[in-house]
Amino acid sequence: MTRLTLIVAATRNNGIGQGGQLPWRLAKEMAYFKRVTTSAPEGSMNAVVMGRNTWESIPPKFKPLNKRLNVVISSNKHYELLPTDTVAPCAPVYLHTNLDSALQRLSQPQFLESPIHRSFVIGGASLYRETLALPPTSQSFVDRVLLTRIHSPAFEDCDVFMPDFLADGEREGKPWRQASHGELQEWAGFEVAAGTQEENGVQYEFQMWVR
Ligand code: FOL
Repeated sequence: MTRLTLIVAATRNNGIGQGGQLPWRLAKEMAYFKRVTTSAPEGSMNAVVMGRNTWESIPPKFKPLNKRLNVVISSNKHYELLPTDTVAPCAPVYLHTNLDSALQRLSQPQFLESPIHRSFVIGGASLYRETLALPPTSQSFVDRVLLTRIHSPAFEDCDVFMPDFLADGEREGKPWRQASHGELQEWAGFEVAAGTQEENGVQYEFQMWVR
């Protein structure tokens, strides 16, 4: 059983992207993403699982995401992950043609360079949708969402949206519970800023939801 944590920054109406990029530039929010997805005990590593569009949205100088096992899903098995002149990527990166095979790989430590501590689903919309729909009985299940809720502005020009997981959970009789800020910090393993944050005129809040 692989437990998955979904990590996302989303507006009140679940906007997550615009024109193939994040709709905002929030340095401290990005630092939180980096720290929480990287933090792992000595000798182990976290995995970040993403769709091809999300991979392409990451600036080349940050690819593959440092100190994390990068797993990219594309239905094109010949997809060129990195320019052919890349000397040696400084973090492992695997290509899988579907979610099932990616998740199987993560559950087989003998095929990994180091033990996996936590696995994060980092987007985008279609991978969020597909992973949130995995039933609790399946080999993998999303039991935690690290949601950075963007309170304002509304970012009305968003053109990519994540599913309304809170409404879907209610409707399906498997409601999500918001963990306390203390629980979030304990799980993250470091101090996380509490309450409404402000950066570049954008107001947001770090939240954790569990089921
Ligand atoms: N979750 C949260 N909370 N915030 C996000 O911005 C976010 N973004 C994605 C998925 N979940 C998220 C997907 N998009 C990078 C760029 C885009 C991206 C994810 C990561 C990236 O370049 N990260 C670098 C740090 C970059 C920097 O310091 O500016 C990394 O090492 O993580």
